Amino acid sequence: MLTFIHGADFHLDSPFSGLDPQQAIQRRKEQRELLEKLVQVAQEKQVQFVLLSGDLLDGQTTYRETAMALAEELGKLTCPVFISPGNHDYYHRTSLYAGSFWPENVHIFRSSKIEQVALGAQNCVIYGRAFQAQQETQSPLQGFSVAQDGRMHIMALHAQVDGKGNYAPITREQIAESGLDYLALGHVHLYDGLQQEGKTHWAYAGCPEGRGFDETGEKGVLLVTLDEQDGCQVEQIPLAKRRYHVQTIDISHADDPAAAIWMALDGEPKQDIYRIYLTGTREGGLNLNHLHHELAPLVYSAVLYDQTKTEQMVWSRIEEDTLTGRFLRQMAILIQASPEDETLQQAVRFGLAALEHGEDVAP
Ligand SMILES: [Mn+2]
Repeated sequence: MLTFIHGADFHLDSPFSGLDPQQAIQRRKEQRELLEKLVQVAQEKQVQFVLLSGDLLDGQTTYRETAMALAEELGKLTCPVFISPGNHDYYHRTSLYAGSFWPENVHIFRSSKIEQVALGAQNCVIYGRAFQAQQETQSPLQGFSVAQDGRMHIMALHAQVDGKGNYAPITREQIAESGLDYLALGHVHLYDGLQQEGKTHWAYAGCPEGRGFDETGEKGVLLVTLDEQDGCQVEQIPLAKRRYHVQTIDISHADDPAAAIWMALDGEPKQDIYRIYLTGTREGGLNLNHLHHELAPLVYSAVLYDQTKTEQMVWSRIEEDTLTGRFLRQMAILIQASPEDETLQQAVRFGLAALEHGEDVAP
């Protein structure tokens, strides 16, 4: 049985442009803590090797010290580590991967051609290759297949499945024809489960730490086990210190909007990063600055968007000769008949939201 870690897309020293400058500096530091956690996990799980499928370094903005920190951490492992550089950290003469500080147990694939390293004790072969430019339009898997020789065949690769673009597009047919036992992919930042083409299992590890609101939810690396009998199993090991969340909170009629938001976040201090859309109907306007100030001690970072409506705004279109106008006139009659009925108020809000997102047509 083989056990190994598959990680990718660390993007060390990302700019984190969505955060304030102090927090961005802190986040870049925290990214380096990821490396310690990665090493810890590899040691705890007693893996036989680690595969890192590119974009470990963000590129132009990555400091030499950061690459050295990566090298130093990986050097603490007793098992081999294989790196297949991606489009952000592509290999070239003066790239950080060409530095002399990489420890002996770290094997960096430098050629754009697929190369292999046999691990005799594990009866397996590791394959990999490097991006050598920011863009590549050729499939690195074109015409590639392994010998079915009783050994396990595993590849670390930075590529885009089903892609037509500039990031080493590969097809599902090529994955199947490769005959690999496992294809450890990097490039897509979301782990979307274990997949299979032919006999070949494959997955994107996803990035271990979100960098923006397009990278929400749990993030980490994959712990992979390969076994002749039991096949392939993958477990996502969370590594992220902070997660990104996008949340919509209805604060209709909340006397204390900060408390309402707090309740919606389960009332516990959060180390995470939030984008919160405030919705619903309110009598008065919202003071976002004030609200932001009140929430500051409770969350690491929250950006608030006011999408609430005042009662007045809701009814402002009642005279219109449109579907919305007709809807509001009908609802006004119903509400007059039972003014205490909260569901009717809700129906007005939902109805309006639906109409305003769609096309309002004059009858
Ligand atoms: Mn990439």
